[in-house]
Amino acid sequence: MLIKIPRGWHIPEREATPEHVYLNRRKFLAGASAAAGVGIGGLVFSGEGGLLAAFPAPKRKSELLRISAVRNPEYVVDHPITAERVATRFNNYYEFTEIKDRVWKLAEEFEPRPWEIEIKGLVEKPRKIDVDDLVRRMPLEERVYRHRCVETWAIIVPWIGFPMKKFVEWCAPKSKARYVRMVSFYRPAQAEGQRVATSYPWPYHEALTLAEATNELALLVVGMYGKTLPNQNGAPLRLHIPWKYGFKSIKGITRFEFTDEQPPTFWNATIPTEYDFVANVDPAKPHPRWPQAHEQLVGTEGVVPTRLYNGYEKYVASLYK
Ligand SMILES: Nc1nc2c(c(=O)[nH]1)N[C@H]1C(S)=C(S)[C@@H](COP(=O)(O)O)O[C@H]1N2
Ligand SMILES: [Mo]
Repeated sequence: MLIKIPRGWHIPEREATPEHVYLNRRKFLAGASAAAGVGIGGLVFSGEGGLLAAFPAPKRKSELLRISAVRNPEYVVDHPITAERVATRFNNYYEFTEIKDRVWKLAEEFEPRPWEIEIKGLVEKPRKIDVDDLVRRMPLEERVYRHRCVETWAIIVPWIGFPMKKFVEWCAPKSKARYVRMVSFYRPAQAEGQRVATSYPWPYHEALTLAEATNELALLVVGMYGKTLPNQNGAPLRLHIPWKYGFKSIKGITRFEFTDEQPPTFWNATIPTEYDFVANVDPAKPHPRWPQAHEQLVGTEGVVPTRLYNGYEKYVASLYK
């Protein structure tokens, strides 16, 4: 078996193993060395692997690089994965435009690197770190999650990222911290929506309780479909919170701030009668403009019933007792 030592946490296509690696749960939990040991030939790239080196610069701004990450078998979804073409061509990203099938085009010139992440507020040590330095410290894995937008469409995506719990531990919040606030970029020169839709409270901002952020499902995402995140899906770093409506899953994150009071959020600040802080998926609680009992699987004819907590009840119901 050929084991390659890559130079960054993601690697150029020509050096990558071609397929995702699938492991059973026991081998997954045993981690990277097990993956190498079972001879599947997958390259598992985690912060613990010690394979830290220079990040290979993409040739074009929007070039995507391959990432090999083992799929976590715990998270099984009962519908097929959405076509990559659909999930990357039908987007909500108001920084660029409100027209979903034009986001990818308008985001083409956006520059997701270099990119600094700031960590501030109630933490032992406020700091700034380059996004790729951060990713190299975190254990990457693939998780297939459902994504449910409050507009009643849904997609199923193989995300690649690291548990937000690991990130929060690394940030070392003080005991007073109760919430984590996240803020996106503000770059009107590169993002047309920020130039024309000036009534929104830019930059986009969201927040979670610390209990939510450290729930095992909360994922900070750096890739999808075996590659780095395309701009339109939130490069270089986004959140994915599968049991909440999609607007909680903030894209293009630049800052994490730990607070003791509940932070304001972008959609709640914009239309408070329609969007609340918690925003858990609930088929029994209609939105003023959209009944929530069903959802359309984008890219298919399928309309399926919506489930409480988007089907993730067993992981998160205890948070809301
Ligand atoms: N910064 C930012 N993050 C955002 C949004 C946005 O407009 N700006 N839209 C949200 C909404 S409403 C949804 S449904 C998802 C869409 O993610 P996707 O385009 O990758 O499917 O991103 C969320 N995160
Ligand atoms: Mo959404």
